[in-house]
Amino acid sequence: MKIDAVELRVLKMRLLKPFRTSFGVQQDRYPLLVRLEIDGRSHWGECVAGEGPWYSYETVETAWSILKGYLIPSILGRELRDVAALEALFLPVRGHRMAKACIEMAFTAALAEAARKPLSRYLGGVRDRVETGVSVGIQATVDELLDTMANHLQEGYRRIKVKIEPGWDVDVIAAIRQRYPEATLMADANSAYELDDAAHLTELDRFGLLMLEQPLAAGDLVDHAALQRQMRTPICLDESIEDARSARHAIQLGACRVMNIKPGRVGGFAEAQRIHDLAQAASIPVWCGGMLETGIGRACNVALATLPGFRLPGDISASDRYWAEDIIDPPFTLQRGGTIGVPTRWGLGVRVRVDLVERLTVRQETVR
Ligand code: OSB
Ligand code: MG
Repeated sequence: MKIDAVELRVLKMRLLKPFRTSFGVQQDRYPLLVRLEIDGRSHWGECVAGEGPWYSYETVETAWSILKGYLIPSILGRELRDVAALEALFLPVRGHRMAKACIEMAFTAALAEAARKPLSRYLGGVRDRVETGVSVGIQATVDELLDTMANHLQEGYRRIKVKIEPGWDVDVIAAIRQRYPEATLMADANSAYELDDAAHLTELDRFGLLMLEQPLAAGDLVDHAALQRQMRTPICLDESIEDARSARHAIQLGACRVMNIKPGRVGGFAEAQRIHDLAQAASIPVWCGGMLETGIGRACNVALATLPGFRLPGDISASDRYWAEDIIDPPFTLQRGGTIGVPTRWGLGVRVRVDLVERLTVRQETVR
């Protein structure tokens, strides 16, 4: 299979509600899309890099630059038999896994289409629907948070994740627990704490949280291991799991008991699958996180979440949790039992609304 051209685009899309984490607040999202041209057909992918280097050192700007300057030139016009061939060509570029991932995922969807299979089946998925949770940002007041939660539980979401940071943590979780003693609840700190905060974080143990996601710095597997030894609540790593190697190190150190796998963060489906397999072998449950994707990235997350080791609800919410209008048709909707249906068409499985993409585009370039 040969990639004849790659189109890069940045869109500007407004989130229905601002999303606040310990990194800051986000209202507009600038998704970077790629479109691979293969035998006259288009295959879309989405890069999950954010606007600033907070969650990761990668940004929309760095991803664009690395894609255009290095990744795309390394693959254009070459015969690529499989994903391994693509990964081999990307190998000399150190890091920049979000930039690599969008091409890898679009290429995998193209391979699935050529094999006349839905992406999920092509990856080895075993489910036709995936359980979904919702990630709730930091709110102005506890009352607002409780109202937001009430809405999401009413909508049918199975698991609520709340963002925490110093000053918005133990008391907030206590208030939630008082109102919703039975809710499946977890917290995500996005690296907002240090090991010195261990005594404070351990207070979270009394709330029966499903897990505590990424309390400490991304690079700090050793401190996460020390914290996990002091906490009953399972620690889940997100930012720290950059690739299969860091996943293996996290397992060896005992730095977590759960893993959040985002294919867009780790370099694509193949690396995500390797992490999934390592976790399976170590009996560590995994789930699929999200990065406020459009329907294109969401379709990729849904497909990955059908693999057997994904046993916990993901941050794969319905399109209307993020966007007034998603760029795919039909949008993802929340269905019975708080699930999302897995597309059954070949390849990516969703139709991209090219007219809408065109209208939302703020930057565009084609590399041939
Ligand atoms: O830490 O999981 C995270 C969004 C952007 C960047 C990082 C994270 C998140 C979320 C939202 O928590 C997940 C989603 O609903 O897409
Ligand atoms: Mg997270």
